[in-house]
Amino acid sequence: MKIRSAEFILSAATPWQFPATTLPEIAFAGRSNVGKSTLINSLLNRKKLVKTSSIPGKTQLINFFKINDEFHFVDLPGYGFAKVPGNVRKQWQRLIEAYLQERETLRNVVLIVDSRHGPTAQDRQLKEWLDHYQRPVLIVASKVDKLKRGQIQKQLKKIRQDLSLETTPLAHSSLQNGRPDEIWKNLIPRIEAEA
Ligand SMILES: Nc1nc2c(ncn2[C@@H]2O[C@H](COP(=O)(O)OP(=O)(O)OP(=O)(O)O)[C@@H](O)[C@H]2O)c(=O)[nH]1
Ligand SMILES: [Mg+2]
Repeated sequence: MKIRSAEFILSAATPWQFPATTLPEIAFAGRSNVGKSTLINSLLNRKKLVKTSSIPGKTQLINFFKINDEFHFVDLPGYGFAKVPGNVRKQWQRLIEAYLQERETLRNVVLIVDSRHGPTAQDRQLKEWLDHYQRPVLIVASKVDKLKRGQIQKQLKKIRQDLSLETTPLAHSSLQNGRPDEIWKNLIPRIEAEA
């Protein structure tokens, strides 16, 4: 995918702030600190379009980006961060669920799972929930650079089993040079599909 332009549109704290539904959307979900914002930057070959942080809980709002004036990338707030107060967590959950359930232009959810730990209970819950609402999901295993070579396949298999996937998840590392072509290969048909 040739990226001609990538711009931040807005951050939404409530569903009525979501931008008008015109362009197809790809959303990125996963637990806090798993590497969602970093993956968006590497797919777009931009270093700092999306803010990333070693401190979990960086992305607290739903952030919308417009790519090539053709589609949106949507960075969802991470879940499972223990230090967030319960009422804030509930509010995030409501916001994410409202987006995932109601967004008409949503074409695909990229669910990112940490390759070292495998899916958490919340990852499994989200996957089941997305299946229930018949939302297409692409599973990406992040941070594979943190695994020894021989462990990668084993961990991918574990993720496949834990989430009952029909295919092996895609492995990703933001430290590798070049663009994550395999992920693009899966996303492009979703973006180009008729609504
Ligand atoms: N080694 C390694 N570190 C990574 C990788 N991807 C992300 N990180 C690091 O993990 C930390 C969290 O990355 P983010 O992209 O901010 O994570 P996030 O999922 O957006 O987190 P929240 O916004 O809190 O939900 C940062 O310090 C990144 O540099 C990777 O593939 N390999
Ligand atoms: Mg983030």
